[in-house]
Amino acid sequence: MTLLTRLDDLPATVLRPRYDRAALRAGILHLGPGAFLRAHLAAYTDTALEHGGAWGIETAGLRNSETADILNAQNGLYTLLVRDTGDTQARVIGAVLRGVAPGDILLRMADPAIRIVSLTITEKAYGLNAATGGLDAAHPAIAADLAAPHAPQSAVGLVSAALGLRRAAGRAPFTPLSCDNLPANGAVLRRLVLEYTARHDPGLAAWIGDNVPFPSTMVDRITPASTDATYTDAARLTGHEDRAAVETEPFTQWVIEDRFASGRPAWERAGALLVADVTPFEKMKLRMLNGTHSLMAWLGFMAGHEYIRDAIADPVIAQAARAHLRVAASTLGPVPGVNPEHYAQDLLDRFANRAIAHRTAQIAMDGTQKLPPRVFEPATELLARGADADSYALITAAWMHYASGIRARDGRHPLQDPREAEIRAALAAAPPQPAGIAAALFALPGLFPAALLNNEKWRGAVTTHLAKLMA
Ligand code: CS2
Repeated sequence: MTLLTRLDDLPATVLRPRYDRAALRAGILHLGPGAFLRAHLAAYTDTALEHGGAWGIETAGLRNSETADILNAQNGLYTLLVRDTGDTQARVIGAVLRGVAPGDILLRMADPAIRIVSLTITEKAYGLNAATGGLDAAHPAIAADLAAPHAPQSAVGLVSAALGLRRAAGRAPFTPLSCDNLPANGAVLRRLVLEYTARHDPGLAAWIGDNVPFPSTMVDRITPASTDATYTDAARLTGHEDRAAVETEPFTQWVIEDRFASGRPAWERAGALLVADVTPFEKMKLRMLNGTHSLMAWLGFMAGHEYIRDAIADPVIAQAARAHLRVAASTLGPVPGVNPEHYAQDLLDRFANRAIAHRTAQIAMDGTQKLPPRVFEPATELLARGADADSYALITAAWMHYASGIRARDGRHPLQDPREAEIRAALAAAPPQPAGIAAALFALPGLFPAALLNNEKWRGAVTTHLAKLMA
């Protein structure tokens, strides 16, 4: 079977670009070429291109050129499988032009042809100190870049240095566009870039502050990591081997603040919502979708459910998920055009999609990064107004149960977290009972906000839930 490299020999059933790919020019440099880029931003751009424009995407991983190499071997083409119960639609996406090696990223970002630098690098790659909301100068990649700002390797360091090159050459800036699951992701990225830059080049920091917009975005599409089934189905449907194939659900949503320095694709033609303020949408998605996802992932993983679709079929977990959606909704103000009950029902249907094999282990990882926006912020708000935050105590206990599973499984529990070593050390030194485990994890520096740590009743509720889960 030949590799997918061209569009003219695909079966008629496969959707494909309805524009002239040869006319595309690089306009977007995307950092983080994971499944999410391929299922979301590139798919929106592909549809927008049907309505005009020449916005091609170049993409690079920060640490290696694995995906870039695969995309280059396929001429940038890959298959997006949209799976619904009983049906899989294959679509070949044409908006990605090429992959870029890590060593070439800075040069490409300095090129004035690049007008948007978008990011899906995951929460942990930002160098965000959750306790202060500012830069974590001790984050390994940030610390390395602060010591050598002209050879940056972190996203924040690259954005700063590339904007510096644009400024020095008298060029217009690009628009950095964060698409990660952080509340106010654009504002967060802006603060990190400004704080990072001010440490070694205050003049550049001031210029960035005055000239570079950092729109926030809310992105949503459930996209599991590709598996052998993804590659096999892509090959069966397209007739070609495709090592960049990804699979996703039918639902897709993108809400973007419409502030761009040098233009953007007509993403609204592809269904994106361009708004002045993305905050209410982001909060809703992070607290309702992602918060409930985390709950189901930690409870489900420990109950032996491999996929979210199995976790939600477990009556105990389904009941907890439904209850949590109600509590999460109660922390939100009005969201323009959205009925929270319908939104919650749609989420339950999406979680239950039998065609989507989304591993609980995938969502369970990086808990220390996901807890603050999904759990701690809304819990703090509820407690501040005297409301019940027990559902958040349950999620926290579920994470603790998952994190402490390393004891039960002889060190082989696949805890994946940037603070994994610290967590293991804290747990190794703690008594193995629920109260000891909870105390050790509550004491992780800077993780829990003071408002939760000082609330004896809420802490007690976490320990009680943990004891039940461990029983
Ligand atoms: C998930 C998200 O892995 C996770 O933490 O909650 O990746 C989720 O699938 C997406 O945000 C859906 O848009």
